[in-house]
Amino acid sequence: MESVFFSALLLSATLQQSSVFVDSQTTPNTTAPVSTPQAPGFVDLPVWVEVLESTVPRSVITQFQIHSSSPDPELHILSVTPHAAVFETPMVNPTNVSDIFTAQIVLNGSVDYERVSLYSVRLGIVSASGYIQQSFHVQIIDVNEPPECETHFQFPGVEVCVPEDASPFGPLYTVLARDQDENDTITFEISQALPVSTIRRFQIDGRGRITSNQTFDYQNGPREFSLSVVVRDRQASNCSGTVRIKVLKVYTQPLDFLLPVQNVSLLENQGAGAAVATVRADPSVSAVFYTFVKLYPPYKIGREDGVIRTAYNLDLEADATLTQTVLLVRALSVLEDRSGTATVTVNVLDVNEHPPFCSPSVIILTVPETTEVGRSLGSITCLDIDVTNHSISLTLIENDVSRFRFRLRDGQLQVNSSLDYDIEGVAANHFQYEATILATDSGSPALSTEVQVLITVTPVNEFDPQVVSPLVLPGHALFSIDPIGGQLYLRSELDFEEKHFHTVKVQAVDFDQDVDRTNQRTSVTDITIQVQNVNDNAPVCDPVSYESTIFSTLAAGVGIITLTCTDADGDALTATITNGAVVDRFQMNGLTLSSRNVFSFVPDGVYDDTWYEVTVRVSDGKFSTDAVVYITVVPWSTTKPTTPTTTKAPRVVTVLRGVWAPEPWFVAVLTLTGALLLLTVGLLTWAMCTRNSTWEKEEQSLSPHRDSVQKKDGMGNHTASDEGEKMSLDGSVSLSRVEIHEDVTRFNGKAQDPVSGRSYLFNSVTGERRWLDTPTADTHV
Ligand SMILES: *[C@@H]1O[C@H](CO)[C@@H](O)[C@H](O)[C@H]1NC(C)=O
Ligand SMILES: *[C@@H]1O[C@H](CO)[C@@H](O)[C@H](O)[C@H]1NC(C)=O
Ligand SMILES: *[C@@H]1O[C@H](CO)[C@@H](O)[C@H](O)[C@H]1NC(C)=O
Ligand SMILES: *[C@@H]1O[C@H](CO)[C@@H](O)[C@H](O)[C@H]1NC(C)=O
Ligand SMILES: *[C@@H]1O[C@H](CO)[C@@H](O)[C@H](O)[C@H]1NC(C)=O
Ligand SMILES: *[C@@H]1O[C@H](CO)[C@@H](O)[C@H](O)[C@H]1NC(C)=O
Ligand SMILES: *[C@@H]1O[C@H](CO)[C@@H](O)[C@H](O)[C@H]1NC(C)=O
Ligand SMILES: *[C@@H]1O[C@H](CO)[C@@H](O)[C@H](O)[C@H]1NC(C)=O
Ligand SMILES: CC(=O)N[C@H]1CO[C@H](CO)[C@@H](O)[C@@H]1O
Repeated sequence: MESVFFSALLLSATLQQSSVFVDSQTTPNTTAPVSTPQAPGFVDLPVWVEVLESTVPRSVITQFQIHSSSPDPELHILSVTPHAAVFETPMVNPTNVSDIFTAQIVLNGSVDYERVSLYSVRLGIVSASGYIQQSFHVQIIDVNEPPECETHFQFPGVEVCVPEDASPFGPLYTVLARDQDENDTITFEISQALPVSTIRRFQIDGRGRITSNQTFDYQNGPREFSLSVVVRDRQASNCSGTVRIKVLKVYTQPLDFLLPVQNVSLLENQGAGAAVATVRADPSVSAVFYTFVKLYPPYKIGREDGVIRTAYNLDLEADATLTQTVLLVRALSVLEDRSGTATVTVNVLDVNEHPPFCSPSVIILTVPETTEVGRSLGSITCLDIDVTNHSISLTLIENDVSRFRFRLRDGQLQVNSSLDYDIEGVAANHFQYEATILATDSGSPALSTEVQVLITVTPVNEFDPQVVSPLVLPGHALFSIDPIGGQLYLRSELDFEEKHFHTVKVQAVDFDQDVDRTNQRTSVTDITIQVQNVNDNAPVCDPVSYESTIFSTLAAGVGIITLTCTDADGDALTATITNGAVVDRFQMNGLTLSSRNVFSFVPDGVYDDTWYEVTVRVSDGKFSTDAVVYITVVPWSTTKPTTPTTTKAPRVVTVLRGVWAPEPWFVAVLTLTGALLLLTVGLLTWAMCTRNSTWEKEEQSLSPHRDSVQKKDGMGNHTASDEGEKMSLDGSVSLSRVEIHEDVTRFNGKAQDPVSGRSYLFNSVTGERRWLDTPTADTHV
């Protein structure tokens, strides 16, 4: 009902579509074709075509006329719904009426009501004068199909063997048949039997099972029956076949076996032809042969010797049903008409041939070093395809580096202790922990499979950097640091006197310690720089000039004045009198100036100066400074003390230079040179005296003084000796010489002021001096 209703709906829908389509076209009047040139048209295309399901291929299902004013119209199948190639390309043939053509729709294959019961076909006519389309419908009419029987049963027929002692009503054979039609049923009937008289003893039920309500008798009854079986559906369509029943003789006299029941075992995979067991009938019975009661494909039996062998290689992994087979062996003696059956149970034993198969076969992972303990790194599943002994044990084998790092829990590889990255052994192995999981089966001998575990750890920045490669916090005035190497540099000079300690904050930032490069850690540390004291400051005397008035009665060695000098570096200070004139008169004891001897103011005898200028050089060993002391001596006999001479503001010369410390060999050479020079001068003088006696006395008195000057001044004041040499060499007389002569009793040396460059005479005892180039001035500098 439903399908019919559906078809009707479909039909009305199609008709509607068709009529709309026709209206919209200037279709010709189908009932009265006219000769005026018009668009082509369908003349009598039926809307509905019924086709039997049984229609054979290449049958014409409908024929109709089309109208076309042009001579060669083409008819096309535009579409078939549902889509199927069920129709051939339509053929169009002209008729004896002009402009009228016949067209045929031909079935290309067969149709099947059970699959598709309705087709909708859209046709189109294409001709020179126009184009038109129209639909029609093909309704498939259901046709009953005959039942289908088993082909072998149909021809040539099946043959069954029945032992004569088969019990009645036992199934002899089951006829297999079916009917394609929906809801159809089939019936079975034994239509004929041979011998004809036996037809009543056989029955067939509704499921095709053939039974016999009588026993067979090999000796007396028929030994073979032939039954014709017809299978019909409800429409009486039929298929038929034959069943031949052969009755087998059953030997009634038993035949004994030496071993009627055997239980044997053999290992699998022994190859084809491996001996399994041997059955032996009673040896007193002659002409015995052995057969299997049933067919046992894996085994065969020697017909004469009763040796059971494998028919092919028995592999339990390929066929687990081979594990145990019960073989029924029949021994027959035709001569003695005896038979017997023995039972051989064959157990095929498994051989442990296959090592376990593990998945995954290798565990390769990359995990961060911070992967926590207990974290699973994957599960290992192992199978053993051997039929028995396939229980598998997993063992973890570690190496020195991976020892205790992993553990196995329920087939899971877990982290047992932290997977450090910063370990030498791991680094040497490309940061990879290696272990092996050994999967061992329970067979004997046991077979095992190795699962390699390769866990690469990636670094995670866990620790703050040690200040190893630090960056200094920027902007420090005194220090800078190499951001990579970490060397600390001075930016400007340190001054111990200013600051003894400097504290520098150093910040270390690590890098490349983590897969995540931005994960950097920082630490800050203080570095204290202790500034070592170095003698880099000249001593300072404050004041630089001193004045003191003493009485001539002051005892020698009593301190006249003490210089107040300090050294910023804290070095010990030494003081020396540097102006030679007063060196013999005064002495320094530390920084205290004292007189060497008592002053003498004998009016007609020794009359010392009453005023002295003493230049004192204060040295810290490396640098020195000069201080000046002015001393006025008041003779004790004098009623009133001389007023001190007004002095100019002293000039302080601070010499910032290193002390020249000649090496011993140099002093020796210099002394030798000086001695030679003096000898030469002496010889020259002597030579000149012999020539000119006028200067003799003068030269003799001058020479010893000059010697003493040279000895005192050392190498510093060589100008005096130069002058002396020049004077002696040229022998000429100048004004200054005359003056020298005059003052010879007062001055015993000549020197040049290193500052002004002016030459002067001096008395080495009193310190008095006189400028040579301004004879009138008695200026003290
Ligand atoms: C077809 O012709 C008949 C008779 O000549 C007429 O009655 C009818 O209306 C025509 N139909 C069309 C569609 O022209
Ligand atoms: C007819 O059927 C055959 C086989 O099913 C197919 O190959 C062929 O294309 C069909 N012809 C048409 C015209 O559909
Ligand atoms: C056309 O042919 C058919 C038979 O083939 C015949 O019966 C019919 O009379 C013919 N018509 C004409 C007009 O000749
Ligand atoms: C077959 O039987 C079912 C229910 O018994 C029914 O719904 C269906 O329509 C039947 N089909 C035919 C083709 O009769
Ligand atoms: C077997 O069945 C047939 C018919 O059903 C009957 O005539 C015959 O007696 C039966 N034979 C026996 C031994 O029951
Ligand atoms: C089987 O059907 C065929 C027709 O298909 C018929 O000729 C024949 O007689 C039928 N056979 C039987 C036994 O009904
Ligand atoms: C047969 O042998 C197998 C092993 O050889 C043994 O497991 C089995 O129990 C035996 N069966 C009998 C019935 O003895
Ligand atoms: C796991 O680590 C513990 C110590 O933390 C150790 O005693 C144990 O042996 C380790 N297990 C394995 C399987 O290495
Ligand atoms: C084939 C094989 O190795 N079989 C052994 C299986 O395991 C049992 C004990 O569990 C052994 O007795 C079998 O020999």
